[in-house]
Amino acid sequence: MYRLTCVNCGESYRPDEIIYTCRSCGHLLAVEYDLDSITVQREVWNHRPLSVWRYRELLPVTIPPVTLHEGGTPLYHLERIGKEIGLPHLYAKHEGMNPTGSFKDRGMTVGVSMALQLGKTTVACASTGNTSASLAAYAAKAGIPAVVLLPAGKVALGKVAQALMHGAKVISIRGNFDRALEMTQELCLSHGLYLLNSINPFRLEGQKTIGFEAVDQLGEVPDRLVLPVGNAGNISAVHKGLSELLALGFIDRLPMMTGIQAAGSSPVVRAIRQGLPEVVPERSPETIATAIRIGAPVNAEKALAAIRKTGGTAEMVTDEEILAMQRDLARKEGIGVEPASAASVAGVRKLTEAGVIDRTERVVCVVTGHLLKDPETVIRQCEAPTEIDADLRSLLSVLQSS
Ligand code: AN7
Repeated sequence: MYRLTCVNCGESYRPDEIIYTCRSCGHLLAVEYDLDSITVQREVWNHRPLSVWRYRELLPVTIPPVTLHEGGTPLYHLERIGKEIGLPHLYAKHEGMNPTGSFKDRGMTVGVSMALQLGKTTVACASTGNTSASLAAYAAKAGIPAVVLLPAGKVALGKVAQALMHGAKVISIRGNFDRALEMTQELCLSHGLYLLNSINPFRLEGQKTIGFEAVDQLGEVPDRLVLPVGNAGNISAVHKGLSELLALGFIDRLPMMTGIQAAGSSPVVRAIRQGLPEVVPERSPETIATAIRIGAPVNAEKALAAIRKTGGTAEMVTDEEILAMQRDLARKEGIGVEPASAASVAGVRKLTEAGVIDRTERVVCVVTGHLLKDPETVIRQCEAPTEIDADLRSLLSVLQSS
């Protein structure tokens, strides 16, 4: 049992209303469960496979879900990087191991299921890439059409490839992500498509399960959860979910929610540093981590509250720091992630060096997308393969010379 509640004024709406923002004040809506009616025991969850649907009592879907087996992603102990940074309890939850290679699949299994539950027949989103790849795949699984709007020339190759191959109608606009999102919202409101960006409260319900899994895998609540921040939906979702577990008495405290942005695209970090009540949008965000090249994060209000309430923080990292950590994760830990994902661990390094993160903390970084999402940025950082004649002498001679 749940309803939709405005995060600002508390106005509530029926769960079957197609509505994305509050009619009274225009702020975002969140799914609010009647927690007294939720009687599931943690034991029951623990006996189910680790996945988004382990936690179905805290999800809004009542029909058989549209699923590609999302969630259940590995939690790795970053032994080498942790040692270098001086953080013995540093972990990475590798969301790149989801069906389409990013955490967005957790949101889309719930979001596309809700589209069907609500009787919608076409879905749409704006995207810096991963959302479009995921929506395209889940729409394909559901057997309904998807429309995706991308900022032209600013989406990593693998993501465009996925959106196209899964059969979405892919449209590149000559503008940035923030403009694409405005246009998609207008399109959905005027033409009845179902909007699956992170202003959709149901999609975020799926994403909150990252936090549930992290707690279950670690066997305790981490001291700190660190996420890369773009539209700020994911950090808000994880905080909301863990707050529900706290209210249910399943956990006894919340982790310090910590958001990392790219230096060229950091409105949330600036709002936290300056103590602002809301973010000041950036008109021309820029970063090599195109996934988080977002200047006007729509979920910022919730993210600022999550960070402040839990005693967390926000930090920015340069493109160089992001790429250096992408290489470290790949070479020292065997973990392949895209640049935006490396931002979380790069931020932890910076915050630990600055003394903000205590060395005894248990820190879980969410690494959000797979290395293969953005092969071009990878290739540009690496030396080309050595090409030789097809004989053993040539092979031995290059091996000896290196
Ligand atoms: C790899 O796909 O916004 O702060 O349109 O792809 O919840 O926005 C992607 C975001 C982090 C930021 N890491 O999450 C999109 C999109 C990766 C991402 C984020 C994104 P939010």
